[in-house]
Amino acid sequence: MRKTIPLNDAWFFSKKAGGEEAVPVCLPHTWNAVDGQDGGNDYYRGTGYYTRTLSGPLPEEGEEAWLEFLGAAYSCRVYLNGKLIATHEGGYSAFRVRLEEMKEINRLEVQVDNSENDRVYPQKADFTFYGGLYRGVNLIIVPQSHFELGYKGTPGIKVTPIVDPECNRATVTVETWQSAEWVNISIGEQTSTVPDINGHAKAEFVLDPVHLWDGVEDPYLYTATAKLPGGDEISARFGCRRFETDPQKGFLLNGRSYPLRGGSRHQDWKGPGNALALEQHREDMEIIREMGANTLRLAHYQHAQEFYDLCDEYGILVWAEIPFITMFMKKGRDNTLSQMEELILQCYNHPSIAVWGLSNEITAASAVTEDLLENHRALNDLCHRLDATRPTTMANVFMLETDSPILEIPDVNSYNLYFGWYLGELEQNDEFFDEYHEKYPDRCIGLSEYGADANPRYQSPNPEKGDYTESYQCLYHEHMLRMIENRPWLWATHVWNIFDFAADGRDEGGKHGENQKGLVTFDRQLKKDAFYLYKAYWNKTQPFVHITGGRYIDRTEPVTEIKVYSNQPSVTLTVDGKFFETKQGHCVFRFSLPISGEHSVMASAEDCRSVILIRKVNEENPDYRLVKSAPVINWFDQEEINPEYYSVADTLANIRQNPEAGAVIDAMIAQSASARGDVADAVKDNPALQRMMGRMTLISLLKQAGAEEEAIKQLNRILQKYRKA
Ligand code: ADA
Repeated sequence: MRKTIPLNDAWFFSKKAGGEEAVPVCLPHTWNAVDGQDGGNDYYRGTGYYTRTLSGPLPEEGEEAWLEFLGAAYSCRVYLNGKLIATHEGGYSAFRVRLEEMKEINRLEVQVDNSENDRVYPQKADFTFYGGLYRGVNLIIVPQSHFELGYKGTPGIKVTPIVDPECNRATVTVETWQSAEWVNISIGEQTSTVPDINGHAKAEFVLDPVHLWDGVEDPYLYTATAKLPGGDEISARFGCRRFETDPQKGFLLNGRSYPLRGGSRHQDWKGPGNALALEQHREDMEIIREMGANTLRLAHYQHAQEFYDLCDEYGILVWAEIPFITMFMKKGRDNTLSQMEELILQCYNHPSIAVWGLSNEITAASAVTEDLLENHRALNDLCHRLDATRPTTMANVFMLETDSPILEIPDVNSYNLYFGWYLGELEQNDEFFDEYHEKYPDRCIGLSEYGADANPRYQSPNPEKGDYTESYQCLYHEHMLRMIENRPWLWATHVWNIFDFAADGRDEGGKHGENQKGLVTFDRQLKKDAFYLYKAYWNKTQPFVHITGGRYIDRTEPVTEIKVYSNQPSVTLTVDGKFFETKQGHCVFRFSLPISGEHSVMASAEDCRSVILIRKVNEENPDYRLVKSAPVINWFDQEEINPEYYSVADTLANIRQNPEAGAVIDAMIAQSASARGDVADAVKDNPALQRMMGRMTLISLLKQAGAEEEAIKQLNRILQKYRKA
């Protein structure tokens, strides 16, 4: 009989070799829980030494012992009694090693390393690379004749269900790897005993009628079980479903239109970092279900098996990917292939996984070279070789030209767009997709990332791009949801991000070390207003109303906007206990409310209620605005701008129509970009980006770049010398 014993207690950890300054720890454990979340980009990246005594249970006669590492970030060396027995590169997938030459009392030492190098991905990305044994370790005792344990962390069993589109049945092929004479394989009542041929066995079953795995509505799971004569037994859950992607129809599940609408998840939490308990995975899933998402992009790496299991159970379709991200490393090719092989072999049976992601924004800091293309082709071929049932995709950075040859490699395309946040205007998202869809009617296109940072402390009656207010995040997502709703051919859309996450290199928006594009805070304690907008659009089962601006209490405007998100068709507003107004609508309900003094405002729809308290004040509450950020600059509205001459209020393209005024701007851009050579090069060599920037006003570009008010005024004075034609 197979025994799996968690080996998570009684470890010692040190950042020094030789056991110096070792402290007792339990797994899961990361050494960057504090310094990886506090900003400054100065967290410890080096080697961590984990040691432990292993004195039992020991394998008996006819048995073997294996160690299973569920996540060791990022490179790992395993020693048993001083002898190196395994190495592994890649921090997010599992691996196993056999423990031979065991004694009564054994010493385990595991060296884990998250230091910089030029071969193991990720090396450059917008998240913290927590080091450690952060997913736990198991000791597995098995009979000598057992299912495969050593190869790439595979479960030893592979289940391929193929649903017949014409009739209600599925053919299920179950394969196993082992050394035995025969294997007994069963699904429910059906059983088949098949021979082991060169370590491989295969049985076929027909499920007629088949109970489909049908997304969030009915994620039905079957179980396949395999047994060996010597007693080893494994099982795998699986689901029978059919995916299709179509350039015009978008995503189809089991033959019907099923646009994938959801968000991305980074695994880490404030406090524990990436060292999570099952409860925390469950809590994330509850939040995702409340939001009403039917898909997740599990970014930017392999997530815990427990989490893919939850996706299987709740019918959430998954984009699964490896951390091939931001920057192409010539020496990293093998690592991308081995990480992808591990991802697919370890996750193949999960019915929730719909697509394999090859890379993310890989051209952000690298040119599209032949090497880069070749690496992607090799990855794409590998995916198809290991899995004939799922398509591939990749998340491209907005500035990648749409005619780049790299877009021809994966089966379906996706772009990360941040128009309306980092740059550009919200409408450019719509334009981008409409142009793409028209130009490439034969390609499937999706939106793999979009989002805006929000610190829920910050509130504004006049939200602006870049102000980090909860209010702007709402406006941003209101636009994006309308854009998405009107384009069902987008095969998948994923909000960046459902949860705030650690990016130790960030220091902005009133927080250190966090990317705040989440709809939910890093500690999962607070759902930002925009979360409820998604719930209004997507959650069809739980009626609710939510008044936004519950944290925007002190208001200076005499008539304030009360905005309600609800999945109900009509919402009634009651102010200080008196009926105010009822409105019909679709998800977003706006009321204009005159205020004086303090008011209790209640929104209701059927039995649902939401109440906030607001107060008319004379002075703006300074806590609502990001300190240090440049005040919202609207000075040029008032300042004398002679419209017959150029000004910062003109678009870049307009200003460039005058060669002299254009030269002033180009010199300024060249000067400011010299500090960021990569960005300057990307802009210079990229006509798409040039065109896009051309459509932006100079003032919006300057504000985004954080230019000082005085510098902007000075530039404006210069431009006002050039008369428009
Ligand atoms: C990129 C990247 C993400 C994310 C995002 C952001 O698009 O793919 O990892 O961090 O930027 O928030 O800027």
